[in-house]
Parts: sequence; C-alpha cells; structure tokens
Amino acid sequence: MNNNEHYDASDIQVLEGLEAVRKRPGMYIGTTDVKGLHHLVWEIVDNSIDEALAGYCNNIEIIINKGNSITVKDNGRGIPVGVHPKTGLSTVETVYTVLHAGGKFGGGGYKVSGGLHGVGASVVNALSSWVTVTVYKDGKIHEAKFENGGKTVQKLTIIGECEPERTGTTVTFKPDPDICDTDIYDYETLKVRTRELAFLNKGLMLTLRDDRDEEDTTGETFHYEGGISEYVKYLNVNKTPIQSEIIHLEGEEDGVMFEVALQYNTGYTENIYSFVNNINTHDGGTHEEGVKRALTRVLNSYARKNNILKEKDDSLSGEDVKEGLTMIVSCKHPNPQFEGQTKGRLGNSEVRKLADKVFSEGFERYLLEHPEEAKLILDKNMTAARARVAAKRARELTRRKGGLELTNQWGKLADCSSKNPAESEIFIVEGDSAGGQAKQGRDAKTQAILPLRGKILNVEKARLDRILGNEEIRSMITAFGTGIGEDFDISKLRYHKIIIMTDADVDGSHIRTLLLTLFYRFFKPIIEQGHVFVAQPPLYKITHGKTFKFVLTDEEKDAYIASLPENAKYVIQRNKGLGEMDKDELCDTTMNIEHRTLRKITIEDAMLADQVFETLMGEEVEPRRKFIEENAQYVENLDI
Ligand code: 1YM
Repeated sequence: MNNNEHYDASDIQVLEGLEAVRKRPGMYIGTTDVKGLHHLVWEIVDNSIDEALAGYCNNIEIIINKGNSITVKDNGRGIPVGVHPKTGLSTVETVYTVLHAGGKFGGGGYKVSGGLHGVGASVVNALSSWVTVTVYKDGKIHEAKFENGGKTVQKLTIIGECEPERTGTTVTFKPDPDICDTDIYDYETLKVRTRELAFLNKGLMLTLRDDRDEEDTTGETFHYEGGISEYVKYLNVNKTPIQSEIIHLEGEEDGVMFEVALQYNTGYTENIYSFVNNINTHDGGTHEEGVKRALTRVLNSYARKNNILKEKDDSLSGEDVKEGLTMIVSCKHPNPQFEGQTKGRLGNSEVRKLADKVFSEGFERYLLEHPEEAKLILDKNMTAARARVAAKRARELTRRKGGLELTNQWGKLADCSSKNPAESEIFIVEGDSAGGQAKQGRDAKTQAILPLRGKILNVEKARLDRILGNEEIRSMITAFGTGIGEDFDISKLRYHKIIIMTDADVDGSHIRTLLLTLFYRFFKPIIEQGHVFVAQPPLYKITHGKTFKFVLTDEEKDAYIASLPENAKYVIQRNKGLGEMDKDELCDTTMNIEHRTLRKITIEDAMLADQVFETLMGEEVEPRRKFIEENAQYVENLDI
C-alpha cells in the first residue's frame, strides 16, 4: 500500500484504526513515558508467550539493539502467512495493521495481555517509526515492513529459504520518538519482568540481551523447570524457611488452570503474589480468596483434630496463618474478568471454588504426610495468634490508661526534665536496688529511670500477652509515647535512647531477651532506627592496694594486670549484679555519657532474641532444655 491512490474501503478502515491509536496512545498503553515504552516490548512478547501457552514455543529472546530498537524472537509456529479471508491481506499484515485483529483471529488459548487481548501487535506498529516482521515457516523466510506509525512499506514477501524444521517469528521495532517521551530502555526493568515470566511459565526459556553498548553474545537466560516453586524459593532466599520443601499444587477445570506454591519462613511478613494469565493481580480476587479461605480452614481443622487448638481456644485468623508465608498463586483463564479501579482484581467466581478445592485437597494431604513440618507450621501460626491477642490487649490497655500522667502513679518512672527527645534517654533497669541507685546518680535533666521488678523474671514461662499485663512494662510502653500496634507512631517517641541495663547473669539475660522480643514484635521501627541500646556494666573490678579499676572485658583486665608492677597484689572481682556497685560507681561506669559504653541493638540482635524467646517459652521441653544446655557455658550461676 505504497500508493495513496489505491486505497480500498478496508484499507481506509485500517488506517483510521491505527490513527486512533496514535491520537490517544494513553488509551492503549497507559502512558507515553518510560513505562509505556516498556509496555510496547511486553505487547510483542505476549504474542510469543501465547504461542508458548498453546504449546508450540519454548524459547523467547529479547534484545535491546544499538539505536534503541527492540527485537523479540520466538520459535513458535510463526504468524500465519496466508491471505486472510476478511481483509484480503496476508495474516501477518492483518495482525500488524488491523486494530483488534488479534482478538478476532487469535482464536482460543490464554490471551495474556491485560486488556488489549491481542491487539498489541497493531498498537506497537501504530506507535513505532518502523517495524520489521520476519516469519520462518515451511522452509521459507517471509518478511513484511511497516513505517511511520504502521504504514505497510513492504508487503509480506519471501526473502529466502530456511531449514524446513525452523519455525518462528522475529519482530524488530523502533518506538516513535514523536509519541514516546523517551527511548531509553531500562535493563533492570526488562530483566525483572523477564525473570517473572520465566517463573510463571515453567519450562519456557527466556533470554534478555543488551547490545546497546557493545555486542553481548550471551545475555541472561531465565529458565525454571520448577516454575512458581522456584519463584517461592527465590523470594525466600534471604529468609529461613521452616519447611524443607516447597508445596506446589495444581489443578484444571473447564479450561481454567490454577496453581499455587508456598513455603513458610521464620519471618513475620507475608509475601503473597497472585497472577492471572501472567498479569499481576495486585488487588487479588477470586483465585487468591479461594486459597486463603482454604488455608485458614485446613490449618484450623488440623489444629483442632490434633489438639493443638483446644476446645476453648479461638480459631486461627486469616492474619495468623499468613505470618511468614511466601506464596505465589497463578491462574490461566481463557476469559478472565478483571475488576476494580485498576483492573487488578480477578472477578470470575468459578475460580474461587477451583482454587479452594485444589488447595484444600492438596494441602490437607501434605499436612498428613508431613507431620513434622505440619507441626512447625502450626507452631508458627499459634505464635502469631498469641502475638495478635497480645497486641490487641496492649492496645486496649494503653488506650484505656491513656496519657502519661498516670505513669507515675502506677509505674515507678523517674522521668527526665527535658522534653527534647533527641537528648533524652530512658534506662530500663533490672531490680529496685539498682533502680534506686540509678535514680540517685543520674543526670535528671536527660536521663529517665524505670526500674523493673522481679515479677517478670520468670520470662520463659510467660506469654507475651501476660507480660504486657505487667504494670512496669505497661508504664514503659506508655513512657515511650509512641503507642503500639495500629496506633504506633515513631515521631512521638519521647527518648531517642532506650537503654536496657540488666545484670550479667541468667535473669539479666532473660529480661534483656524479653524486652528485645517485645520491641521486635511491637516497636520494630525503634530498633530499625537505632534507638535501642544495651548498657555495658563493667565485668571486673580490680583492686590493687588502695586503688581499683573497673574494666569491661577480659582483654582490658589482662592488659591492666600486665601494667601493674611485678609481684603486686591485686584482687579481681567479677561483677555479677549492678547492685554490687555503689551509686557513684554505677553512674560513672555505666551511665555517664563520658565513660560508659553502650551497645546499639540491631534488628538481627532482636530477631535472635525473638527466636530465643520462642524457644524459652514454647510448650516443648526438649528445645528449651537443649537451649539452656548449649548456653550454660556462658553463664556462671545457672539458677534455673
Ligand atoms: C515476536 C512475536 O507474534 N509469535 C506468534 C504469533 C502468532 C502465532 C505464532 C500463531 C498463532 C496462531 C496460529 C493462533 C499469532 N498469530 C496470530 C493470528 N511473536 C509472535 N507465533 N499460528 C500462529 O493463534 O491460532 C496472531 S498472533 F491471528 F494470525 F493467528
């Protein structure tokens, strides 16, 4: 159609169609910024993916060329090359120049494009300065060329021969700079989606290559025989899984394919992603709902049957069973209904049933066949449930008791006079006697003291919810000023240093573990933002004649002793409790900004404490015994 004088009716319709796309590109590709630029690539890749889903293609290459054009190659059947009965044009030309051609001619299968339904090729053509389509089919190489927003400049022509076994489609296009604001592709963006497509389509090999700077002969290849199982593994790579294998379940009904892969880890966040025809359904929908509903139901029923949940206990909630869960849900649907503002939700109601059925049957069987792993999962769920109850109770308590005025009445907080959080510190001190000394020796302007009494010493038997019932702990939470759970607001933190000061014995380490666990679960940002510290009281007091020295470590002790005159008499006293120092000693060595050493708590420290806490408070005697045995070497007086 090089000659304007030879338009017939169908040609005019064709040109009007593509002109509409150029007039309102946003309607077809969302935006004309860098996002839209990448969108064009996926429109072409989607056609290759469709061919893969139909079972005819297992290899796709994406190349960013010099000059910022893109080549997409596949080894499918090749776009049909015959004359199309409706348009009188070759099917290749029809697919690339008639809007909605894909929808009409694609026929069956799982159309992947999220709303464009196969019109992608003509849209890309409309928005490109040039496009070349090459089809390998029947031992021949066919080629068609388009320019200037989809005008045919070379009708489909045989340009050579190839091996008869060779089939496939290669498309190269250059986005039109008049339409797109940028022509710079971002390799990382393309890579992330390419990898995702490989995870979502098991067995499919996808290669991404960047030839812009210098010819890259290999590129990066993504190919996962395990599909979404490997996606879960990938997402859990920096986490600690609590199951040795990944659960992978799939099923099909009336042409709808559904699959799910999941694995729990020791963390607290949920990592759930769902897809329909390879498109991320950000707002979930029936496929995700079906799985979540079944997950909660199956775990509750397993817990009841195995007496993990007692008759009086509340059921596990949907939130409880999602803690530490990494899960990919994928559905391939010939006729998906996308709902919601951003069309990010699957609406087809029959999928809910299919997802529920496939998941509950498979997961129930898994739990029965893997009792040890089932136990680990249920332990995790139960802990989450307890934490939820505890958080709720704490929220109610802090809400009910309200403001700080009450603190002094039922806690024993000696607040500092400064109202500037940046210079204010709160010492959480083990025991009344050390607390009393600290109150006397502190700098009252910037240092607040909150003594914790012995009541909470029996940490290993106390649940978090009970601990939150402890008055001193509650006054501590109120003193922080941040609120807890949903109400948490770090900008309200009243002390930028929260300093835990405990004895160097088992009880001291229990209290520290408890406090760190509490902070980790309910005040994570205060740890993440570096507000939590542990005071380091001196480990030894070395008396030599009338002089004495406090030292923090064994190394310092040895160095000091070596510095004493030969044959000098000295006494080394190991400092077990804070109370062994008088008030001046305590304040000089451990609290005074000039002399003290503080250890900043990292999120890793807190995570470790949290795990230790679980071991200590768990119902299981064996891990507790083992923990104490393993750690006995670190403590002098094992008094438990
Ligand atoms: C690099 C882009 O477009 N591959 C591709 C597209 C098609 C086919 C195969 C194909 C589909 C069918 C039958 C079918 C398309 N064909 C059409 C249409 N890669 C790329 N590979 N035979 C071949 O769906 O029945 C549209 S896309 F409409 F012509 F069938």
